[in-house]
Amino acid sequence: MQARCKTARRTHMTDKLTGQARSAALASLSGWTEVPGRDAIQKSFKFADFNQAWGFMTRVALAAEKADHHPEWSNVYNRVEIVLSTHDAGGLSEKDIALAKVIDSAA
Ligand code: H2B
Repeated sequence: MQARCKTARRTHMTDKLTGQARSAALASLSGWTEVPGRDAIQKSFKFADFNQAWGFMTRVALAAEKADHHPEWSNVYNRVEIVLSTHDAGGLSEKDIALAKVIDSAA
């Protein structure tokens, strides 16, 4: 159970994004699309070879551990498919937006 803020307007990084905040957050990303049927975003990455893909995954894994926020992902050779959602919130939160930006800068 998440502690409630005393100030109503204040939001937590792990609060589920809704309404205008959600639209603005999604608009700040490029190449990430909403996953049909669930409150999550996805992006596919393609690299020159497996070595490049694995290097990218290593950079993302270290950043994800540091942030304690982790991607759902799969890798086939030079491709990495990533889905982001906040399991504790049951949907998209600021943590996913922040991780998406870190992922883009690691690609
Ligand atoms: N990653 C994601 N994507 N969503 C979460 O809710 C989440 C996480 N929760 N990583 C974290 C870990 C939580 O389970 C730990 C205990 O902080």
